[in-house]
Amino acid sequence: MSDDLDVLLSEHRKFDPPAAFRAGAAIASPDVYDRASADLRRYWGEQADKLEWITRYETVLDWKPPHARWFDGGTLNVSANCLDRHVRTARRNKAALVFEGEPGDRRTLTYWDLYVQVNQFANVLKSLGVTRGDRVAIYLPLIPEAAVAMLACARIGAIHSVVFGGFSPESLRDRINDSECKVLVTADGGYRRGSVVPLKRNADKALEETPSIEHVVVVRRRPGAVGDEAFAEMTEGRDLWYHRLMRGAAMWCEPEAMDAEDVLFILYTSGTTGKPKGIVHTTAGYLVGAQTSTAQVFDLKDDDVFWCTADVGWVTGHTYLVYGPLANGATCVMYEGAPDWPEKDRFWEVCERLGVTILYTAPTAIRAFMKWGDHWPARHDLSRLRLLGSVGEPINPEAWMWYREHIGGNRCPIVDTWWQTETGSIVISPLPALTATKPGSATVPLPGYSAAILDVKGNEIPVGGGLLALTQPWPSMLRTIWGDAKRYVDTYFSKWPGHPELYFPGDGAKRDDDGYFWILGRVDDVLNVAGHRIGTMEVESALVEHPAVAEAAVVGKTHELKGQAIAAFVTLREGFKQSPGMRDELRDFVGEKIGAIAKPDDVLFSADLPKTRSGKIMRRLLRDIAEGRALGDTTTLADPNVVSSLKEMYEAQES
Ligand code: 7RM
Repeated sequence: MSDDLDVLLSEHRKFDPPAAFRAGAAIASPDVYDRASADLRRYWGEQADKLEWITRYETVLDWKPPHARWFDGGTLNVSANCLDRHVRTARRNKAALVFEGEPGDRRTLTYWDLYVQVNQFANVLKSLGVTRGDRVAIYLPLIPEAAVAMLACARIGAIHSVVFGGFSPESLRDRINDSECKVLVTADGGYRRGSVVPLKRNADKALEETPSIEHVVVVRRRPGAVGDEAFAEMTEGRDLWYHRLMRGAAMWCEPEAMDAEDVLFILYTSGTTGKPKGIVHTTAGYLVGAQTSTAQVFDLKDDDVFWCTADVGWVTGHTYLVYGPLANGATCVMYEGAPDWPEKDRFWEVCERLGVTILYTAPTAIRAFMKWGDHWPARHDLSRLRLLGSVGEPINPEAWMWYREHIGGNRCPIVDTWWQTETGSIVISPLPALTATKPGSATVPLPGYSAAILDVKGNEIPVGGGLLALTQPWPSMLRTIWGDAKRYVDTYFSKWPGHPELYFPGDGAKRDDDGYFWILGRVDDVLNVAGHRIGTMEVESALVEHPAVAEAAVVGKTHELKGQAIAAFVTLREGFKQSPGMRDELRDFVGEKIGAIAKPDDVLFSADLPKTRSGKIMRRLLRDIAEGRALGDTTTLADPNVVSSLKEMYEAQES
């Protein structure tokens, strides 16, 4: 972490918000920060008043650390806030989703179209026996039906659990079982780099061991496909085609009046153990966070075309592709596929053709664009863009500068937005018309949020590096971990004993003289690979499930494009031989167990792993090896020779 600190401390560039941008911005006066901090409850109450309530709330916040209840006494419906209130106005015919499939198929859904489909699918779910509080798993490509399914759940008060389409059958199975989903919504396939991701076939594997699932709804995604059976074998009585169900579905479904604190969705995310955590978000607070932050950070105007490139399988897709923009009545672009398909200018071609005004993407993508070359964006007219966003991991200053120049034409402000699955919406970010930006810094907490850098004892570090803490509750904070209330307290509110009000996000950060925050990355055993959180323990437990593996240790190493890559150190069982074939087999095995994003880049076989005398694997030393650094303190090792020979082997393998 100290290397990162040095680099960041030497970053002194600063960019004022462009004058042209400031005129007409949603938030143009810094008073909002003071107003919010002067009276947090009043501020969040004002934001909540911008929602459509069925019954207005009675209390803004009930905070018994570490448990918060927001907007108690209120009832509302999220889908009515995202759709019904717009179809009553001139927005009725406005584009809500502009969809582009990877093969080039296109569909525009107006607010009215989306409203009708959500109503219909809500009725379909009801007809399948789904009622308020039931869980519905969604395992779809990035297509409009994903948003339809999410909003339909919200309409009837069912809880959705979206599982990223890149996850393996086993990951899907575990997530379905953890929250006992009743229905699964999937598709016969999705497109990625020209090939079909066989979602239904994966789902069928998962469904061998998911006793709670009663029905599977299958979206027919593959345009022009004959013989759907190749990708989707339908099990009679259980599996039903989406398009057939929709044909018979009534077009009005009364939105359920949900309590403010009713669960809206569960989204699984990696932690420091092998078992992903089902992060629980509730209705009103989440929507207040999503609606407010989308309006403020992206300065949304009625004529904007907003493109958040994230998949709905991640929280960014939930909050900034579905709930935040739709609550604000915005037009969103949804693109199914890869940025380099069929060519490396797909994003820029889409931006130009659709007239995208706001682009929100991840540093890993920006670094790939840099590598592919400036000529790809240069071929396109990107002059409609007025604002750029970044999310998912720390953005290195070079990538930030490249984004600003080659995509933003040195004209667009960049909002580097720090937040997490757990925070539900953006926490630390510039406001584009107000905040001077510095390449690599997420700047300061938004109005209504407060953060600090603390040392391990809980002392504040006004300037310098330490642990990031959020010091006040916020509406879209997670409420618990599904089925594991204790883990909620242990993971997030136990870092500083005696301070159950302090939230620990697991990130290290630094604060500069201007009070700006510079996020350095995770301090726990969680990796960030291409903006996706993966627990080292998850990968380790997958590896040791392989019959050839006796022991495995997984660490992150710096990667030019992905931010971090995974390096695995593996001890084989007696009778198994190391070989390039074994290496590939283990990589594929992890891919099957978790998903392709978790495949280790490096696998090093070793008869021993560096351990302390008490038998703990010293990952710190493995990280030194993977990074090619000098070894740190080795004095607590049981056998210091193990690590030096490992280092030699690793270097020999690299060359
Ligand atoms: C939105 C999302 C959360 C983790 C978080 C950080 C890292 C996210 C930034 C960032 C530096 C950023 N949710 N992270 N955004 N680090 N600057 N702007 O990514 O739950 O999947 O990951 O991602 O480590 O704790 S997430």
